[in-house]
This record gives sequence, C-alpha cells and structure tokens, in this order.
Amino acid sequence: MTGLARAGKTAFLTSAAANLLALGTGQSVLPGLARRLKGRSIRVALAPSGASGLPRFDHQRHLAALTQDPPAWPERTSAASMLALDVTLGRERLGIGLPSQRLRLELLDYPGEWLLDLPLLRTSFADWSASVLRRLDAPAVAQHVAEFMAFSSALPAGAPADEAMAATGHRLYRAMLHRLRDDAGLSLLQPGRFLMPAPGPEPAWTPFFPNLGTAGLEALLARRYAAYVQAVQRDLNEPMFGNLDRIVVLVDLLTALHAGREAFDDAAASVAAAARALRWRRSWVETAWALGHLRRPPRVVTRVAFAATKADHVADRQRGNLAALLRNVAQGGTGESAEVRTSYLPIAAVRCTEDFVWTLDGRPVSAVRGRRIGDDRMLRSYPGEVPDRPPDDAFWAYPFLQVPEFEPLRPPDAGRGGVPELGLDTLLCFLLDDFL
Ligand SMILES: Nc1nc2c(ncn2[C@@H]2O[C@H](COP(=O)(O)OP(=O)(O)OP(=O)(O)O)[C@@H](O)[C@H]2O)c(=O)[nH]1
Ligand SMILES: [Mg+2]
Repeated sequence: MTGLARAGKTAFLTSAAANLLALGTGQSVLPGLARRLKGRSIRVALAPSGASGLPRFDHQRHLAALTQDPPAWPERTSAASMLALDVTLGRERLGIGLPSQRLRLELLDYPGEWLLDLPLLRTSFADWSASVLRRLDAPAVAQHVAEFMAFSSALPAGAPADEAMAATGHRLYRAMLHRLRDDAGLSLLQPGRFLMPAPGPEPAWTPFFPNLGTAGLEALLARRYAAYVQAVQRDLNEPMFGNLDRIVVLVDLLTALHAGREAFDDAAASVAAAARALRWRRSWVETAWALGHLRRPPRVVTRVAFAATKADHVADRQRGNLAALLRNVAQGGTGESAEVRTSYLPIAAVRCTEDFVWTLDGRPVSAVRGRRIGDDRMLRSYPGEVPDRPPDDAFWAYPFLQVPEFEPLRPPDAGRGGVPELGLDTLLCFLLDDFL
C-alpha cells in the first residue's frame, strides 16, 4: 500500500485492521466481504511480523487515537512498516470435513516518496538533473527554490570535486524539497529518500544534488547518484518490495484540487509516474530474475487498486467523478491485461461525515456535514463539483472552497466494533477476490 505524504496510508491500515478484526468477532462490518463469505466462519488475528526486518505497524496506538474522546488522527509516519494479519476461513457447508483455508495477509506501508524513485532507475544523472532544474525554473515555485537556485547558478562550470561544496548544495537542495512539499504542496520530488530516509544510518554517498556541468564536481555527484540508484535497485530485491503480489495506491485528489493548479498538475504527474513505474516494474523484475540478479523468483503483481482517499469530503453522487478523475490522472494506470486487474475506487477509510441535501441559493445540492477537529458544532460542506478529468480553466477560476480537517466518526465499542468507512469494503473485496 503506497501513497504520497498525507494521502491517508495510516488511516487506511488502521481501519482495514480494525474492520477485519471486528469481522472476525462477528460484528456487522464490511458487508460486501461478509456476503462473499457465504456463511463460512472467519477468524482474524494480528500476527507478529515474523522475520521481516521492518518495524511492525503499531495498530493499537493508531486505533487508540481514533477512539479517544474527542477522536483524533494518528500521528504522521516517518518510516515503512508492516501490518500482518492471520485470516482463517472455515469451509462452506458442503465442504464439511475439509481443512480450513488460511491466509497470512501482510500489508506494507510503503512511502510514496520511494515509489517516485523507481523512474530514476532508467534515468541518467545528466537527464535527471536537466529535468529537475527545468521544473524548478518556474515562476510558481520561485520563492521556494530561490536559495538553491542561487547556489546552483553561481557554481562555476569547472568546479572541482569538493566535498564541502557537495555538502552545501545537498543541504540547500534537501531543505528546498521539504519546502516544496510542505509549503507549496508539491509531490513529484526526487530523490524520495531525501524526504523519507531509509531506516538506518545515512550512507556516505548521500550528499548530492542535481547539477549540470562537466568537471570534477559533476563526476562526484554523478557517482553518488549512481550509488543511490543502486540502493533503490537493491531494495527491489528485498522482501519489502520484491515480494508484493497486489498493490494499493492511495491518492488524495481532493486536497490537490483545493491546493490549486500547480499542486494538482504536480500530483497528477506523480500518480502518472507511479503508475508507469508499476507498469514496467513487472518487466524489470522479470528481466532481473532472468539475468540472475534476484535470489528467488519474483512474485507477480496480479491486482492494483487506485483509491481516491478522503472521499467523505464530497457527497455520494460526486464520488463517481472522483474515481473517473483518478483513472484519467493515472493515464490508464498499470494497463489492463489478463494477469493484472486494475480498479479505481473512491474511499474514506476513516469516515468523518454524512451526506445531506443543502439548499444553496434556493437549489438543493448534495453536501456533507461533520465536525471539524477541535470544534463542537457541525460544519456543513460543499467544496464544489468534482471534475471527472483534469480540470480546465473554468474550474480553476473557482477552485475547491474548502477541504476541512474533519473529526473521525466515533468508532463503536472503542474500535472493537470496527471503524466507520466508505468504499474500504469494496476495495478489500477486490484485493481478496481470489482468496474469497
Ligand atoms: N475526511 C477524511 N480525512 C482523512 C481520511 N483519512 C485520512 N484523512 C486526513 O488525512 C490526514 C492524513 O492521514 P494519514 O493516514 O496520517 O496519512 P499518511 O499517508 O499516513 O500520512 P504520512 O504518514 O504523514 O505520510 C489525517 O490526519 C486526516 O486529517 C478519511 O478517510 N476521511
Ligand atoms: Mg502515515
């Protein structure tokens, strides 16, 4: 499961675990999945993450945030983690006497920033530098990139391989990436590990930055870039990424629509890049196996779900457009084929609002209402029309009014009764279809 910063990954895992655990205790949650069980019993238990070197997803702590009074959101996450569930299905009535069916469901919280590193595997340092510097040369980001760009343009073409210079450029570039993400709301930011470092100490080759030149400094930066790309490649061989057989990509398009045209175009470019990376990951992994670079045969990704998150910000009748927008933005996604099934869904893993009809200027509109974090009163919200394709000028004349931070609906029975969701049920049915 992957998604850019703030896309809703932690909320998704917390809700998926809570709802599956509740289903296992006979609560009436996940109705679609329950129907697919056709009367079979289901048991679900949190499993230790086994021999994996990854930190375990702290389900209890995240659920505790949602169930406190008033409910709060889980904290930001700064590393990959793994949630593991053991699922046991009883046999259907006709299968009495047959052994039950068991599944270890491992959900990896894979930072979206790292997904955006995959395209680097096929990009040289010179090409990467040229494309980054071109993108930074836009008026919309000028205020955020000024310091790095001043440094970059002052570098003499024949700069020697100087460690201090590499370190200064790196520091400025990295600070700029943080500003572009946190202040400008951009997401197509590379390399991803500058924003979301891999666990463990920072490797010595880390200090590099995009640069166009021909001399010693350039060669040093290019060598470090190559070492970075090699590390990305090596990780594909790790259980972390090499062993996936289905992928969920979470995308917060509504916030991007609110943030404005530049931020939206950038988010769209990130989703398209991620979808492309997933498309050729298959051929890449297969080639690596054929060439003997992998220790064991690769798993094949059979299902990819693109989910537009926080869909409870808009009313039901707009959510179809939201899914269509995501499909268009992913530009055909991973490509439909016999082996890979792709789906586009609107979801709210942790539902905060209910739909209602609001009369605005004498006309009824489908709106939502919920509590804003830290405010007792109900807030009514109609952010605007969700476009079904990347919006045109007319839309940007009136971008989304608001995407407030809502308070989660209170989960029944301190979370033991599941977490109110929207569309998560459908998504889980899609992912687990063959098992069910
Ligand atoms: N309305 C609504 N808001 C949501 C939902 N899921 C997440 N959010 C909002 O989005 C924020 C980010 O959600 P997280 O689950 O922490 O996102 P993340 O991808 O884990 O974020 P990082 O770990 O910081 O990268 C939350 O704090 C909520 O404000 C949802 O289903 N509905
Ligand atoms: Mg998180």
